[in-house]
Amino acid sequence: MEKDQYFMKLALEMSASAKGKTNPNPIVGAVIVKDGVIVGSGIHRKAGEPHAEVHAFKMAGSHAEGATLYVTLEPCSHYGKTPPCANLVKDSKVSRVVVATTDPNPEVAGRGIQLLRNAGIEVEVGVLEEEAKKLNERFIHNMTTGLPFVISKFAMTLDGKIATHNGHSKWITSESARKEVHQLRNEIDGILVGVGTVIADNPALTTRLPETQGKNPTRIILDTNLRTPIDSQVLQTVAAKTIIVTSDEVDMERAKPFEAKGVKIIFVSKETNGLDLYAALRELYRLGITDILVEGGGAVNASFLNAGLIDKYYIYIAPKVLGGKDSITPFTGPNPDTMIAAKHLYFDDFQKLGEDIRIIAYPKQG
Ligand code: AOF
Ligand code: ZN
Repeated sequence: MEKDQYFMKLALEMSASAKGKTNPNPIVGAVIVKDGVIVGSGIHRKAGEPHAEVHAFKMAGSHAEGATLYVTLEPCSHYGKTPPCANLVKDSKVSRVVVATTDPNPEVAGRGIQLLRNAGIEVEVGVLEEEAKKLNERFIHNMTTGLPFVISKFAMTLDGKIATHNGHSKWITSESARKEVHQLRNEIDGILVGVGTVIADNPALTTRLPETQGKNPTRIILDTNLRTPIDSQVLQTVAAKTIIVTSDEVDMERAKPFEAKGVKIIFVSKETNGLDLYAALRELYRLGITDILVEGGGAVNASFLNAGLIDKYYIYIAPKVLGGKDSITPFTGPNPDTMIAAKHLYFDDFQKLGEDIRIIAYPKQG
């Protein structure tokens, strides 16, 4: 029904305003409609706070009776930090519930819908499902894999270079693309770089937005031999937390000066091509990091690529040609022999950003 799509779209758009603010929870929007009029609306704003439906029903009051509830995610059926929404929906006396997509949380997973159907409420599932799943791609990935959602971000010249042979890279893209990166950092739990980047650039890896201070993601440094300089900016832990991932072959004693600065050290095993990234991600997720922006350099990017651990790409391309046989490319690592080794992606979106181009891509499945 066209009307269903219209109200679901509103609920989805409202929910999107909280992107990056609800982690580890999903973003959810709810709209209650009676006789074609919106009588209640709400979103989930922050983990621990009421769910979208709670706000919407509070607004609708007795108007909810006989109305239709549009909700972007199946109403929950479990006791988490808040009580089950499905009970609230049942008690509200709405006559119809339209759900965009089911909740992949194993604690819910269809039980919310079943509960409503058992109570005699008409439930329709799948309206604007694709859009809803995309908006909650991070949450769905977390629930289905137990890992953080990994976004690879890099800026390159038109000829695919991220730096000169000696690592100079300031700047590749223009102002607007660089600003957008701070917006991305503002929405994410973790930002990850290799120790090479820390040594070469001494970056702060904090969020700097023009109007607001923004949220600083946890800084994660991949550092196999624990070479991070003790006076580097990323070890100033007042503004943002820092985690160093190192090898379990490193002497624990060497971690002490870092821990004294408030840095958390994660030890994982060393494999032929570097640290065990899967183990690192599992531990980071356990520590509450639900998504990570991987900002390079080339070796770190290649390790994630070759481990099949990149879930999304943000690629910024500047209209510049750098040249140079030894200029650095976004993915270095071992040399493939044939094109068969290429990883296949698909372009989801491309957009002009100032003079640059931004491509959003995903790995092609299968
Ligand atoms: C909904 N509406 O607005 C949200 C839902 O710890 P809690 O109580 O906040 O529960 C979090 C879980 O509830 C989360 O993992 C997801 O399964 C669901 N989130 N469900 O019906 C909402 N935020
Ligand atoms: Zn709920």
